[in-house]
Amino acid sequence: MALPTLVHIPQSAWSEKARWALEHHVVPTKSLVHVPMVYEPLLRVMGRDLLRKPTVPMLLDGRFVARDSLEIARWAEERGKGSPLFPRAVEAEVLAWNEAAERLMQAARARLVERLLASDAALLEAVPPPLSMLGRAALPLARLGTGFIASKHVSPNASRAETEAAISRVLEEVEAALAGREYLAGDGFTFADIAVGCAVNMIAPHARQPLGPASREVWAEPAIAACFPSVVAYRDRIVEHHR
Ligand SMILES: N[C@@H](CCC(=O)N[C@@H](CS)C(=O)NCC(=O)O)C(=O)O
Repeated sequence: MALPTLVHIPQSAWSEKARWALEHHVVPTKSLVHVPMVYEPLLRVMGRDLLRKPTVPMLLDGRFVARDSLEIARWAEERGKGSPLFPRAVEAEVLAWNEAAERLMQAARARLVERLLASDAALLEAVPPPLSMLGRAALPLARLGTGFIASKHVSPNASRAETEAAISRVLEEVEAALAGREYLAGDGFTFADIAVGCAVNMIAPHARQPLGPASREVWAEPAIAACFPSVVAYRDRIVEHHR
């Protein structure tokens, strides 16, 4: 039987959420690396919805399409092995943490795309093969693709102070919830830890994140991360034990 296909962006936190859940449940997939803007029409066709703006990760299994990292994780839970990521007893908490992680990720992306557009080296590191074979000639395309993501996903009205406050609010919630505890929901590893761990990667990327040296700088928010050392240490722990 053909393996399901995961369309993803290697460095994207949303894609990492889906990959982590799929690998936790030992669900094998074929990988298709998305090229923003260029693959947009292809994604609409593959996702069997020409009108809806597609996002990645997207999982395709025959006629079934999962269009969101949470939906992919739930699908993996139904068919995979391993401990549940959405235990009934704490399911509502897990979903609330996924929403909190989403707020952090949205605010972090608004700031990240600005830094990315200002770094030729990081833009070039983000170009996937085979386009990366073009070398510096791929730069205009990388810039267009990043601008496309910004216009598709980033609200132009949020100020830097607002996005910083949004990130800090979520990190404060995480810090408070973790006081004296190892995991965010209940006493075991759940999708709450995956979602928040991936969100933290957008302000302090873990060493295992697939980022080149220029991208690593662009993906970091050292001033914010420095205020939340216990949250970064928690993310390191869950990556080391569960990824
Ligand atoms: N709620 C969605 C959000 C996914 C999302 O925002 N994906 C962005 C990541 S930057 C994306 O698809 N970017 C590429 C594009 O729009 O072409 C999920 O959790 O999967």
